[in-house]
Amino acid sequence: MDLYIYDHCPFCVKARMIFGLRDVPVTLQTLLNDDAETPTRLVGEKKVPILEFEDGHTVDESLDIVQCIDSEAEGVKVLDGPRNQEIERWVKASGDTVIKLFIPRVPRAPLGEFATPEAAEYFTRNKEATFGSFDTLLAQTPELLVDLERWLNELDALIQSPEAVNGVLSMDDIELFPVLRQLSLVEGVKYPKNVEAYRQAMSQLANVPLHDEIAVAA
Ligand SMILES: N[C@@H](CCC(=O)N[C@@H](CS)C(=O)NCC(=O)O)C(=O)O
Repeated sequence: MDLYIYDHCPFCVKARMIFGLRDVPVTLQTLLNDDAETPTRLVGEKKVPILEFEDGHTVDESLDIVQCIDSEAEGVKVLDGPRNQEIERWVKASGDTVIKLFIPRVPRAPLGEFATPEAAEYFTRNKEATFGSFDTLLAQTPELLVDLERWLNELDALIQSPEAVNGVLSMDDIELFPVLRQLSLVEGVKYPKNVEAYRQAMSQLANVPLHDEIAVAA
């Protein structure tokens, strides 16, 4: 099976996680950010993640990929645990701060989808049209980091175990870890104890490395 991704993409992280959590082998194919031809050939439009089975059959929504692998892999579902509405609320409410810190740093990171200058320029052009100037966002870093500290302290109190946010693996882990992985691209974030233990443990369990080592400064 091949999973087509961009390394920075949080939806792709959701899809990647289930392969790690279930120990199902998959080959990651990182597309260039300006490669429209490959995804369009596979699913008729430019989007990732896309899962391609050996027989050419494809699944192209992150949560459909998660459900598909969690149901088809041997043994009981790993994501059957109860959900906590507070996690969903936290993910939504912190989203504005997270995206403003994350998005301007993405094309500055040495990620596979930006292996050519054209691919990085494509991303910047597209996303600045939605989020505004990356330089302006980067200049807001000090205030955004203050907001983020408040969000992370709130999250710290919600984490029940490093191996599963609610104590048992659930869809909340699929929603939460990608946010923390986005933040790992931001230099200078200070993680409270439970959040730090969780993001390290989940990175190992899900086999999705964090970006701490390539974190981008303002
Ligand atoms: N609902 C989709 C959303 C996927 C999505 O928005 N992917 C982004 C990448 S993060 C994408 O492919 N955008 C089109 C583009 O980059 O041109 C899912 O959950 O899989």
